[in-house]
Amino acid sequence: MAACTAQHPRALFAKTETVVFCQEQPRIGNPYLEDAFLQGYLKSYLPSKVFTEVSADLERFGARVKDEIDSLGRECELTPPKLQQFDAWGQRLDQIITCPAWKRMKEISAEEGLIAEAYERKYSSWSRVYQIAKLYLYAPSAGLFTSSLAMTDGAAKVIESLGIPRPLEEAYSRLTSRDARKFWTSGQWMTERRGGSDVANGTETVAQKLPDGTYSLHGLKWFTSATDSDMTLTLARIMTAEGQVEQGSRGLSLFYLQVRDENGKLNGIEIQRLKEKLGTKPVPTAELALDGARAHRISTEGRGVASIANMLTIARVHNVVSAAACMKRMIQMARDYATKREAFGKVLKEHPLHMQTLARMEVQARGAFLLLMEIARLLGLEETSMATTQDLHMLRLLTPLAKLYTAKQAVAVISEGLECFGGQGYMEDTGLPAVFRDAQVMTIWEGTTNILSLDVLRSLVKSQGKVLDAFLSSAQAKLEVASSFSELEPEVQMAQNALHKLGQFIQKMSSKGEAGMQLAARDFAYTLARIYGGVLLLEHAARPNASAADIFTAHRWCHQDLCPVDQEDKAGSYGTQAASLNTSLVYDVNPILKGKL
Ligand code: UCC
Repeated sequence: MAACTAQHPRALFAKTETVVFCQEQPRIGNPYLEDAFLQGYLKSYLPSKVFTEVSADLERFGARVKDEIDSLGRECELTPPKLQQFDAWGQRLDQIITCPAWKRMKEISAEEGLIAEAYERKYSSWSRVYQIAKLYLYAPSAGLFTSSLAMTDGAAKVIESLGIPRPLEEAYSRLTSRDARKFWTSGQWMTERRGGSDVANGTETVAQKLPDGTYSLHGLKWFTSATDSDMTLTLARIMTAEGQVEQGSRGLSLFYLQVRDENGKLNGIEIQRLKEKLGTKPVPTAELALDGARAHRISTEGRGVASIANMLTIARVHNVVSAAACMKRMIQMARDYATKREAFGKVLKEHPLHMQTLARMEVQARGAFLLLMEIARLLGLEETSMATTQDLHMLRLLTPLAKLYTAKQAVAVISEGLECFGGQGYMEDTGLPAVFRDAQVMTIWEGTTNILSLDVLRSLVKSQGKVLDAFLSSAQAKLEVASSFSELEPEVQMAQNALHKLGQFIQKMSSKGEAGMQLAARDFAYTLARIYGGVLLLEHAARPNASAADIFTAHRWCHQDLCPVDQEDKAGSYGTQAASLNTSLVYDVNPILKGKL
């Protein structure tokens, strides 16, 4: 749309009293070509032949995102799924009706190899980096189809890690297919009525063994995402012949089932209703009753949680993709708008305070991007058996860390992004409020911030501290490289100081054990994420072909508090009185109400 031309107010209002508002709208360009940081990263790290091929494909795909996919994503948002439970004659149907654009997203995902790329491994360990970069371009325009892909990728990973056993061969080949007619998506049905975090105690679904060795599942799944999927992985408790089940984590096993048979009939499943959610409107999220769903057990009995952990890991990585990508897209739109929108006699771009706001957002987005790419790199190494023990420890640690941290960044940056459009950022038909609503889910699904902070502690404890050793030595090694660049010296020193304070904190807390550390878990995770984000930005800025913007980004990131755990410790946040003081503060109410809360 061309910019509106100014008219004399009297001419405008001669026939109507309606006030006309006309502003040239922000546009998305080719997200690959518009992202110098992404290109710089790939050029620096990929072998040159791989870079040439990958870069050409990403440029082509970026154009497809701009010209075709983005409008499909908007159509998904505007045409949310519906549930048709009965036909006109009372016959139970339980049909989830999705819009054509959602179906097209599935075809595009297959055609573009959005899952296949990672499993074909054409570029060895770099295939993961390539796939993640492609998803990064896709995610903000995908109309949330990325949630289906997250679970599909997670299911493929679980099946591959099990050695692709016989009942899963077809599923694996479909999940990783490039043929749209063959391609399947997977669900991940974990959440039940009693809650989504404490899976070990919240899972009530039971599995009865049938004579042919398969199982019949019975239970209620309270929150299943992308329920139009073709298959799913789910947890249940195996029932003994006497009708007993084992409670807790050790009672859970992992099952695979197809959602419908060849005739489209549901596999012992009733769709109770679709959920009314704050955001993620295009995603058909349902409450399900499993009433004799036929399933295959695919884990050892009682090893359900450990076996689905691979799926959680991959879905958490996808969460990071979406968080980093949506921040970037918001910035790209806001910076485009800043060249078009005039206020106080000049375009927004000419207002230094506005540019400062956008630059701060960009620093956050770049830190998130490098955390994401580091995970992709490590995952690629793991999947091609090239990872060192240190790499594996870092992958285990960085996954929950980046998931929890980038989700919070996304909410903050996208909120800031809405402000960059003034009142228009609050208007539904701009599409911007949907981005904000969708960001909020990133902090919740695949584990809340606190659950993931505890997962960070779990990784430290389970490895008997080796994960932490890997973190410290990896950070030191990267800082050493950066320290030889005089322009980065003060910031390298800041990161070193933060590591030093972190070391002192760990020393102090080590006697308190895991339980003592729980109160500090969130600040501890933020500390690790800030330090490692800084370390990665410094490493990136120390490349021979680093730009001035790369150096500036590293500076800005390192000037935030890199060690919040130290600050909070000094403030007494983890002392013996802290927990009870917190409770008193939260329940500081009128004495009449005391005892009722
Ligand atoms: O389904 C959902 C929405 C789907 C939408 C997907 C789209 C997402 C991306 C989109 C981008 C657009 S949301 C629901 C997802 N649910 C969760 O994330 C669950 C959150 N809760 C947790 O993560 C908890 O920490 C649990 C469930 C893992 C806790 O289970 P337990 O059984 O109480 O914990 P344990 O006993 O510590 O762990 C059991 C085993 C242990 O192994 P062993 O027995 O060998 O020691 C753990 O080490 O599981 C292992 N384990 C792990 N292994 C637990 N967590 C992990 C992990 N993260 N990595 C590796």
